[in-house]
Amino acid sequence: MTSGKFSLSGTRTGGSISSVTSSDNITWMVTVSGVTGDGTLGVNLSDISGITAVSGGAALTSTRNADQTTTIDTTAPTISNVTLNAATYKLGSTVTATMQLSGSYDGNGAYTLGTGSTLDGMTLTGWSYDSANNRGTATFTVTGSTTEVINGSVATGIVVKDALGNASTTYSSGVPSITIDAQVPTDIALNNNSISTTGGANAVVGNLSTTDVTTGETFTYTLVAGAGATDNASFNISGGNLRANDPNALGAGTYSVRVRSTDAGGNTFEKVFASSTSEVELARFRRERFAYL
Ligand SMILES: [Ca+2]
Repeated sequence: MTSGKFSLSGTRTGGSISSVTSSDNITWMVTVSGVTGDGTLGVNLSDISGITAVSGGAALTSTRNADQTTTIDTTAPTISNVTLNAATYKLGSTVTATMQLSGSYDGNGAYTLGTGSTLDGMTLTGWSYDSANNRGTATFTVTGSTTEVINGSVATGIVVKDALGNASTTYSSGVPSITIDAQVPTDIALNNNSISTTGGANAVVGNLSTTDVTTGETFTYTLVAGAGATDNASFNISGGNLRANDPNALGAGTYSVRVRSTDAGGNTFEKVFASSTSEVELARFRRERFAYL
């Protein structure tokens, strides 16, 4: 048979019969090429003239129209934006990225995450597709080797494929205003360890600073409960300064406070500072011991 005996049906766009072949004159292979757009494609046997029955079979008496249709999908998903489930992450945090796709689900099966899709250089795993909202999520966990981002844009290299294998272009726009802090503070220092007991209310004992591999971040200091927090109630912290509430009330004796430093991503380190006031109106602070949490 020739291509003239067949025609195309369905809702797809374009396409033409490029060949009709058979090795036995019983079964015929019709090849359609050049199909574009989305929809369905069927092949009709629209001209039965000259077709005769093989031995034992019934002769065709009418044309055959779209006995079988196939789905045509040539439209790739488009990632319209990527958002994260939080603004700051610390060591051990799970980062969940949501890839919002434009338009609606095509109805042809669940979308998948392209192999090798990354966020902040980390491979995304745990893909889950929500067809109702035409979006997917995937995650990675912050480890000590994760590239740190301090209130900056997180790099993206993400591809989403539909069920028929059409792949989106790589989403590389990044995710702005995110902090991923993978390095935990390792020490706290107090730059001055003595105060005058006549210094007045909220006299500054000294300025606190933190040792942390992360660059470009700031720290928040608080007095916290725990071992060594015995005298926290007599002190306060303002900005980076450890202060005595009322130095006059500090009689001779030993005082101990427990200080926590929290970095930009929420990683913490705690250290105990202990002191003894002297009889010459000086409270002398010295590092007594420290504790990791
Ligand atoms: Ca840090």
